[in-house]
Amino acid sequence: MPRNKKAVSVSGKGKRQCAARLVPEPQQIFKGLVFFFFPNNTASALRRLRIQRALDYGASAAETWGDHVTHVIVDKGITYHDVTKHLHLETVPVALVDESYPSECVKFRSILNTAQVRFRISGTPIPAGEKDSTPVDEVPASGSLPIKPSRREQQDETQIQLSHTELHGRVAEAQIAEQQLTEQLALMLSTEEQAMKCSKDSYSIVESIREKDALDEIIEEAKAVKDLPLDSDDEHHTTAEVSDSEVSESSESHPKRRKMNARRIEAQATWQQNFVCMQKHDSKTNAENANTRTIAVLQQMLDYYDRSGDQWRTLAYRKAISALRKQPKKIATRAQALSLPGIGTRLADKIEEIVYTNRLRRLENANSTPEDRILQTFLGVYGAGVLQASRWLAQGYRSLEDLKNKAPLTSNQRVGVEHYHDFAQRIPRNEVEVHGEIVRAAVTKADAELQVIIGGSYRRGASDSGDIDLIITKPSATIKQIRTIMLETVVPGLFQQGFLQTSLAATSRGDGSKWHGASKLPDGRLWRRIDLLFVPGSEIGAALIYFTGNDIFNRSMRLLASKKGMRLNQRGLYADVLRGPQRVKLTTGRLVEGRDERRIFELLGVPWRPPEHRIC
Ligand code: TTP
Ligand code: MG
Repeated sequence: MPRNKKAVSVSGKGKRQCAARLVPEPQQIFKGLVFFFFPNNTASALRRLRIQRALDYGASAAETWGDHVTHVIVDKGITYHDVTKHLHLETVPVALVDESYPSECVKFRSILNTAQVRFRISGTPIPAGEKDSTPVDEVPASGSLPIKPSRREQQDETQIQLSHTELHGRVAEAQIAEQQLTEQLALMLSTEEQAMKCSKDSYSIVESIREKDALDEIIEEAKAVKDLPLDSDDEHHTTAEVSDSEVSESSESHPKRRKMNARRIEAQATWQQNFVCMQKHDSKTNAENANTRTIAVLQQMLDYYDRSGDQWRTLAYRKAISALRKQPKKIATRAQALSLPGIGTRLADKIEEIVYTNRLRRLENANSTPEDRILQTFLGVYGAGVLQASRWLAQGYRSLEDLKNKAPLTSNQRVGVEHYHDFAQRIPRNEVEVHGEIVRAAVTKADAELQVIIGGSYRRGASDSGDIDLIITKPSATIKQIRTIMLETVVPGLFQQGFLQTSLAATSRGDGSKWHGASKLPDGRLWRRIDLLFVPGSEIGAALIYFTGNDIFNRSMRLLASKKGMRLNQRGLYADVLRGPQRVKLTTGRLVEGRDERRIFELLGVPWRPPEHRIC
């Protein structure tokens, strides 16, 4: 008889009762695929759920075995031998995967490679030369479609009736286990009948399981940042420009959050080993890292959360990136990711998703709705935080043009909108240098002892920067003297010569002083964000640490100081700091070092780390 002409029909006690409730077409990842579930019936509520789900995502479920089948989806406990035996095949000529396959595809919104070890069922012949532990690396979704072999094994196509009693003993065992699961499911639903009546409810179960995941995410992300308590000494954000109540609403300044952080500090007995920057890494090691692609995608996600003002997730992602950077080998699976410190289940899932699908679904979703895209645009306006951006959105503004023409804007916001595209562009390193040189010339002309140091990402060796951070200092001067000369002489002079374009914020808090604005090269077109930071000589060491960053490095240094009974801020390192319960600072302590950057490292008991190794 010609092979495969006739299908093998499968009977069982359950009749197929699933009808597809198709998800929107673009999400129908299984469209065109024909799944043969094994056992091929819906007697089990769990299997019914799986079949239902597959149908909803566009699959057809074959009632009989035949040529049209593209995938055999096998329940737990069933072996390759069971399948071949009961289908009367020598080998299974199509993709054969375990029951987790469809849900994993749905999870990743892609057709995953069926050859992955994790989907393999027991007894499946392993292709020669295959290294079991090596996952299929970065296979694009389109490249991993299971292709039905053009040539099939010869086989008898006698119509075979399978029944449960005919199944191998292991199948029976599997069904007992499944029955137990079904009972649990029935318990959840009160009766199985209810589940049948409303398959939507079945989805609610799946969704409620996901909700747990979301809770897990919060727990895991909390763990991920456990050794990075946020620091109340950080004054960087307390500038006049961030005035639309962003500061007071930021999660960072929330008293409860601080309390939690303090508890975390207590729990970190071996914290110093976990010090994020104990391991050296810079942009070079990053580029060579086996996890570069994963890091790049996670970085985009981090940027998204950063733009959204979600400091909690931002830190969690930074932690994950930092952990990945330290790995000499590629981290491909969830299990591998979970074994890294600071990576919880949700982030581990994301890492696996990136590796297997070469993309992160969440990233696409993050920018998917028109509102979200508008919000992202508005968040890019200089000085606009999440509150302001959301407010504009709620007020009906939909574009930068809308803001420019219709919204009442502060003068800073107007600059931010009008120079949106300028400020969004990275500044090449050599251009940062030229801006620095122009300021240096003006500064030294005003006072030969004044010095200009380019800080921020430039000092860390970045090839381009988001802004220009210039530290203005003088060994013997007080902050007041520096501020006076800068604000009364240098800044007006730089405006006059056409270099400075606008002043955005001149802030002063305590002794700290800074001037924020925009500058432009004489032959340039773009306005660049420039920060002038006034630092007295007695504080330059601490200021260099602070204004070199990055922020995670700064937080780590501060936490390290705190663990040693000291306090570090942008002005200096202080000893004998009295702290009350939950490490709340009671006294400011005694200044032990402010001038010498290296000495601060020494006093903290950590080896000197050049700026380019402070990329955490
Ligand atoms: P930024 O100029 O904001 O950052 P950057 O120079 O590192 O990066 P970019 O290329 O995007 O400009 O701030 C300068 C330094 O100030 C930063 O490296 C570390 C410190 N800082 C903090 O410690 N915490 C903060 O929240 C911010 C914004 C900065
Ligand atoms: Mg900068």
